[in-house]
Amino acid sequence: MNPLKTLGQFIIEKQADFPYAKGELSRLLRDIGIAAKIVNREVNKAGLVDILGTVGDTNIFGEKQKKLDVYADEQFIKALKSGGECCFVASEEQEDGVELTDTGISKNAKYIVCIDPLDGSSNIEVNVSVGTIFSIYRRKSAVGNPLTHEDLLQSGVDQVAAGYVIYGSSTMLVYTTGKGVNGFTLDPSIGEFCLSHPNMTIPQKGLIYSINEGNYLKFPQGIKSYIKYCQEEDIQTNRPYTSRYIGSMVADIHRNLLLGGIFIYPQTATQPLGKLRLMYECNPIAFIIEQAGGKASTGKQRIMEIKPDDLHQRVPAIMGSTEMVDKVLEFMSKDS
Ligand code: P6P
Repeated sequence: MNPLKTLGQFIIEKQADFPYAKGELSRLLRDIGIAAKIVNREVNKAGLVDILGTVGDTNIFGEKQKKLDVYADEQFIKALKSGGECCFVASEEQEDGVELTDTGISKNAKYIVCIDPLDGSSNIEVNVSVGTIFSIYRRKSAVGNPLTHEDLLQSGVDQVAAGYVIYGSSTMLVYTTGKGVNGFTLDPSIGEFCLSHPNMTIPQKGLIYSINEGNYLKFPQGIKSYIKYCQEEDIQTNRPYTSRYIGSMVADIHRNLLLGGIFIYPQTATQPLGKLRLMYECNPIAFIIEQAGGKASTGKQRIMEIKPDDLHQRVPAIMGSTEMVDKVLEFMSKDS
């Protein structure tokens, strides 16, 4: 049994890994962990809220019930604001992002956080796992100067940290700072995330493919060919593979990270850039997957090498076990 190690202890221990080891990134990661615990508390009783009252009602404090993704967004922004290490938050819930440098404590903050506060939130009402996805960059311009496009639209390769929280049968926080991937499980009895999955790696090949096959007719031919490949009988390559897709990216990714597999949200005839967002869904997950030994591509290029031109831009995503991603790329180049 490993000795208990909390997220806070681990972050401090690994602080020497950070090129700017002054504790600022450590504090920022801890701020995210705190907000995750607050969101977890509300997500876990969401069903209860539905029984006791629906969104739009007022709670016992007379506060209006908020949609949980709005609530989650508010909690992460509040934690980042009070932590003082974040100068800008780009969020799925905020059209233009939130600049924090005008609040005293954050005026010298060096980090930018891109976040999907509650990804897959539509699954809450059917009690399917949902998640938070975050990506952290260091500002390029000097503190005290106005933030620039170069600060806010950095490629995924410039991430200093990234991770996700999965609010599932247990709540886990999984993150990387570029030195491997580590997973922490929330122990409600002590209210701490504890190291439960050190040095997470994704198997080079897996037997699970995750894609919304309802869109089959709208997929590019290469994706259609790959789906048929997954469904063929072939003992040597353990096919047919298993199809697993629950429509909550963090849950699908987490399962495939642990067991091996591939997650695909490609471009379609009606969504030419796919559905998933680059800055706060695909880049952070790509960082995790690559650090765990996997691969993350749009089908044409490495996701993390895309030069962003918009905070909310969408990109196609093919992410997971390296051999499976390579097989998709093979079909896509053959059928292009
Ligand atoms: P579809 C949730 O809305 C989400 O952003 C991801 O978490 C999930 O993987 C995807 O969309 C599901 O989309 O079109 O298959 O329902």
